[in-house]
Amino acid sequence: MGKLPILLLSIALVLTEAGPRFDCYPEPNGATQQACEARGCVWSQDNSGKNAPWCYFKDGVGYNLDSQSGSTYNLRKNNGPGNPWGGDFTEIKLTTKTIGNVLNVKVGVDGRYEPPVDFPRSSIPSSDSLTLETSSGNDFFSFGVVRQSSNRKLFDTSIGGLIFSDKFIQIATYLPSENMYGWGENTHQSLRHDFTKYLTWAMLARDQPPNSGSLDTMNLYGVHPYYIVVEPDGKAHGVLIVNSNAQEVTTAPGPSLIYRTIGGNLDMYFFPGPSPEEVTRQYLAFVGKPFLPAYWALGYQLSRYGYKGLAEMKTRIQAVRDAGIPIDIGVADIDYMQRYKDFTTGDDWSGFSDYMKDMHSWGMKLILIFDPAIEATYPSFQRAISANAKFIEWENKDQVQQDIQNLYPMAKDTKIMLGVVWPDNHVAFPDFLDSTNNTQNWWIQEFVNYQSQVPFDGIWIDMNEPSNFGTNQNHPWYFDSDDHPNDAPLFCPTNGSSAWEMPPYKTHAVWRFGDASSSAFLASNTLCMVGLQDAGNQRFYNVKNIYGLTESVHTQKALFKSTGKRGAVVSRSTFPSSGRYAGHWLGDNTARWEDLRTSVIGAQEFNLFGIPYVGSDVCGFIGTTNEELCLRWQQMGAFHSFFRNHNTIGAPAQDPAIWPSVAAATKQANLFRYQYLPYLFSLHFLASMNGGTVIRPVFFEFPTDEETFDLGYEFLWGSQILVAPVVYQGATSVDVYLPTDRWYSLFDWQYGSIVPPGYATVSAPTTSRIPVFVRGMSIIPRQTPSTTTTATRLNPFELLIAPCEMGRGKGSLYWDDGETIVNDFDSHDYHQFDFKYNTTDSGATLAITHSRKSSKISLPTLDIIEIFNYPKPPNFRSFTINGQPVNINVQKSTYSGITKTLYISTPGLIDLTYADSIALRWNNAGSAPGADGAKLKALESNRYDFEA
Ligand code: MIG
Repeated sequence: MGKLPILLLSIALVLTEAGPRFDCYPEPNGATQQACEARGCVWSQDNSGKNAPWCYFKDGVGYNLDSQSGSTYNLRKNNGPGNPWGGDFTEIKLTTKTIGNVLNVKVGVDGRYEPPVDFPRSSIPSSDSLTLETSSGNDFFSFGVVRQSSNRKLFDTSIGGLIFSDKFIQIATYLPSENMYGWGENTHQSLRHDFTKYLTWAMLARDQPPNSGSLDTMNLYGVHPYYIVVEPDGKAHGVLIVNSNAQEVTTAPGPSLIYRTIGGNLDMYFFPGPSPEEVTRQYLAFVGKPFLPAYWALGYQLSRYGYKGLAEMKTRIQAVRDAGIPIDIGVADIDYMQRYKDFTTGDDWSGFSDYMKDMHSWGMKLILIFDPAIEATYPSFQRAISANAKFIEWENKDQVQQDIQNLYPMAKDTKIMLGVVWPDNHVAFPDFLDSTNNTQNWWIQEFVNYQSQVPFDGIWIDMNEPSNFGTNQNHPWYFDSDDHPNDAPLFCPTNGSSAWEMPPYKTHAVWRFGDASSSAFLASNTLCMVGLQDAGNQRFYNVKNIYGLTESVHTQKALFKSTGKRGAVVSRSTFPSSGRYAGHWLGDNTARWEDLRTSVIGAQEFNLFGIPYVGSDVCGFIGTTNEELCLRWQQMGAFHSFFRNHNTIGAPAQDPAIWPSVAAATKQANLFRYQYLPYLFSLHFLASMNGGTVIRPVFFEFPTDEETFDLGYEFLWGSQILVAPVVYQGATSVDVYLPTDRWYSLFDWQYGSIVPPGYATVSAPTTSRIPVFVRGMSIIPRQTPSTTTTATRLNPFELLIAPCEMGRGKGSLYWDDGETIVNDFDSHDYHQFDFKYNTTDSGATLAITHSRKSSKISLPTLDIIEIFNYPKPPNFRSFTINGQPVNINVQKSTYSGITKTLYISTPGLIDLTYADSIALRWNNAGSAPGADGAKLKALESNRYDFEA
């Protein structure tokens, strides 16, 4: 009897609970009712399966409006609960402004840390705009961001929970829908976030391999405080929080969102879209558009960690070439260095530069790895010291671990914070925030020097979270490694008094790995938070997350200076704007099907983040791969911009030449890729020039089609090609979803035929191309493929025309020399062609406009035009170019009345420089083939030559 009122009361509580529970005891150990209540918080167990915190803040947390002047709102801490992680600021400010149609709302305190990042902060027009609404209800001030066209609230802090203390800041909002994408870098098993339960995603750059085997919210290599939401009417907006401290985000039922950070301000930018692609363009106008990779960088790459020497690298590359597999790039990991020191070449790698000459003569390129940390013993370090280059430092001399420092004469009297990475001796971490530029100039010069020894073409930067081995560990892993001396590890001052190492709120980035009192710290796997950069102006605690970004900025300069070409840089650690300087690979995945699947999602996410030159370690890095997995991964990876087979040390070789089946599938997939590279390159060109994605989630193009909202395993190339890879073991078919539109098969199953929209199970044996579809209304530029991009670029162009139901198509080709550095697109030397196609009952026209011309860049001729759903047989004798008759090679040109594919092939058909406007016209044959049985049979037997 006594239990009933309690039961009723708790039901009532559940029913009346408006917002989410703001976690008041996130630390992994010690949450009890007593400890919770000692913090002034509410203890209430929750067994609803929603993973709600049991200890949460009382209602009414927040600030009141004190005064307003113009766009500044002065806020004062209200009478509601305070926070247990430090005194709340009594006064904070909310300021707002617009940059074009981008709305900025900044909550904070003047003079606090702001990330020293160089964003262009530009805007591009939008058809929609956002306004700020504020309300000062009884308990606390709140604001909303409202979309003008729909009056919908996109952000709404009336949920409460605003907290602002020195090292604990929280803001929460209701969301207009559960269709949220982004935040990173984390491994997401689904493209769309999950709001059915509380999930807290950690963000702090960490040398941390992804775990795709189970739901895991831990932080990986980069930090992206950025998301996109698709609203119920299909409009989309984006939100960026410019904050580089250790942080986290909780997605919670409601749907609602709780963001926490332990430094800086809440500097929020709202991008109105209203389409997802427009959101991305607006975001990239603000943070910076992606670099354009060299054309060759879209070629296939073979890499591995653990080559025994140059001979083994040569053997594996040769095996791939011998198998006829298109390949452009050899990649050397740290094995090539002498004892893992940057800018040195190991003894087993003599002849490297001669081999580079060979590779270059085959039209191939080389990408080399470089780690940021520099051993404190050798000429590169010596030159740095002489050049007055800077390294991350201790704050004062007392903190220096003298037993380590004294081992290195060049570091002895410095405050350089020495750590341990791959080299045999302690290492120092270049300070890429050095405002004297001595560090950057020295770094660049090291690349210039090394380039003259080993002529690399691209740069791979690893370990730049930055990663440091064994921080705060008495017995780090490397003590047990044959390949690593027992260098004394770095110890950070972690006694409770250290404000930087042991802030009151350590974030899930720490707690996910244990309790800070035992083994997990902000400094785990990295340097001490107390460290300083830029002559003491920057605290590592604040700027750690931009280490990889700042290294990327200067490494791109180093690449340009040392090679004189644009090449490509790929970086493990990234932050908003990294895409301007570098691409990214998704890190040390495991050779498992789960990892293949999360890679498909990860590449889409990094396109949202503005880093379209992205891909995964194909076939899997950690662990031993297998034939089927490797085959499927090769097939999928052939559709990622950064396409590299990479393997860990000690694992058996997994290049595609190892298994005949994988070799055959890779050859087939790569030939397709190389054939379609002009399209993929044009997408990169556009993304780089205008902002935008290359690989695009399907919902980007179909934002009102709910079926696309969580379609993580399918993706688009631009707007025109849809890829549905095989991602399950044993599968020989794929369940695809094609949104309402016209689609044609571009793979072996019913090649060239119309595939009706909706769900379908399509055939995908290992011997076939994976399911690929082209969307109606497209003209896709292609090129007859060869085994390198260098050779392919000399082959004739082709066009694939996939008409819409009205018999029309359009498309573009962007073409430059593939390697000149792009300073700005206005002065960049390139060709642009725009294509338009139209067919009527009596014939067809392909119009080519040479919209942008280069005098220097030569162009192959356009020899092949393939047209799907061509209604009736053409008259091959009727072709004209700008009114002049042209001979079509009727031996090579065909029309099939069954598949309705018209294939026009004639050597030198169109010289693309012939005129600014070129019109290719033709008529159809007088009569279409009737239901004549014999003729039908002939049609069925093959493509039909109508010349007869
Ligand atoms: O501590 O350079 O993510 O791709 O092969 C491992 C060796 C260091 C980590 C990179 C991986 C690379 C490996 N590196």
